[in-house]
Amino acid sequence: MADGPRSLEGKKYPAKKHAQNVLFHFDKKNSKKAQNVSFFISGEDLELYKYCDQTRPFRQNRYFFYLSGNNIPGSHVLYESDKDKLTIYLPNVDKEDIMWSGLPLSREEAAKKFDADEIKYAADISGNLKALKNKPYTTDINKFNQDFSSLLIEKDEDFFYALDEARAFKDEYEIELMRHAAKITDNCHLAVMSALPIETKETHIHAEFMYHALRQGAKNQSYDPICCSGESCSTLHWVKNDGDITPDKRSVLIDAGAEWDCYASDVTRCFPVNGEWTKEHLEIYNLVLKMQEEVYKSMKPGIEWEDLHLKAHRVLIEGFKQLGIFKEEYTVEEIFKAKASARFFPHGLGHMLGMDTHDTAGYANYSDPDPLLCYLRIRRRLEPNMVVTNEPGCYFSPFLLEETLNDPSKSKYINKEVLDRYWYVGGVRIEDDVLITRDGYEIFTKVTKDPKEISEIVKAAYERGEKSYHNVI
Ligand SMILES: [Mn+2]
Repeated sequence: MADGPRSLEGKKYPAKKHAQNVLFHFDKKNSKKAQNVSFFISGEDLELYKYCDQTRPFRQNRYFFYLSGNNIPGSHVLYESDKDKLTIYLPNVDKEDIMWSGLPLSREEAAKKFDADEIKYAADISGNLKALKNKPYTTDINKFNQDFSSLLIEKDEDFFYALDEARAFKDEYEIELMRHAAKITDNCHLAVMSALPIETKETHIHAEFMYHALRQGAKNQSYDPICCSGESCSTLHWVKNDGDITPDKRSVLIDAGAEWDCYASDVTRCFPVNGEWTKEHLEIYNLVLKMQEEVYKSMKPGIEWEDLHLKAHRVLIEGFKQLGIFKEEYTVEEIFKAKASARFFPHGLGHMLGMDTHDTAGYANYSDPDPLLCYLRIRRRLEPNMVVTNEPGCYFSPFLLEETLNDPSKSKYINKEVLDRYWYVGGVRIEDDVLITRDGYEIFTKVTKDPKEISEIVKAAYERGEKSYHNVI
């Protein structure tokens, strides 16, 4: 891990502790209190595109990685609780493949690298599984473990619950990986903000972000970068990234995060195209910033995520009243109860973050009839060592707001003439990655969100000029 965090040098990804964590949650849930429980998971393997000898991009199975810290395609892991023993199985050595791909990691090297009691080869799996007292649990039977399908128990609800709960609480090693991913992402966002002279298309923003992530050793993105400008900022997951960034569009929104060793970061920043905020863009930006700040004031263990989300809605309503978008004669509570803000801030305040961008154990309820809560990806209390995103937003999407504007029980709160001045802003979202600590929180992502500083960064780039960049076309 040459480019990795210094603090992890000489340390191993704590796979064994992770297996024990899973066992702890499994025992808690499993009323049968099964004895001699074992877990077996197969990692992903390289696969070819159809009718082609090129491999598909490799993305390790997250449950497998959690129990092994192993990113080698074609590996497997077994944890036997009675012996508290973790075994990693490497793929069988294929002499043909060495010519093309070089020597694989040896058992000795693997023993030094991974937190396992024993390193074996895949050829040993069948015999080992047959010798167990009980069949091990696995997530599902798939093409990577089908050879052992008769020896495994798949799709056990308690096993999934245990894996998901264990992953929700990050240990110091995982936290360091996430801090590192966040640091890389900070640098990328700053680079994007500093390169407007060569970013005349959304694709250029996408390219700039990925270029700087790759240069820092992050070969994968946590998700497809969302790069938009003007009205496309109102599309929450805009990934076409193919629009022009012309001065008349005024606003840019980029939601992107680099991945480090299978751990994600997820950050959104907004800025004005030419460095000058327009009145309306800045008003909405400051309002979203206030929503985020007010949430931080209550962010600590024990608080219901739902309460934080609803607090952000109240801040939005208050702000809209001040701007005149909501009519002043109504109280915040009246507008809140009518759910008139739902389509201006249609997504949830944030989500669990870990190996997956929308990580495990948030327990969303997408069929909740309440429009303020149905897209909320966390429906539980915060606890120490969870990592979440704090990402309020405010959008002016003609598509989303059509229903609100046509429903008199909601539209009566809205000053249509005032609202009409804001459509061009598209949307604003501000997103950071946050660790819940014992008495509060720690924000991993540090790239500036101060509107004055952002404006200065963008303007300084124009002063340096297009020629100070090495773009070739
Ligand atoms: Mn997010």
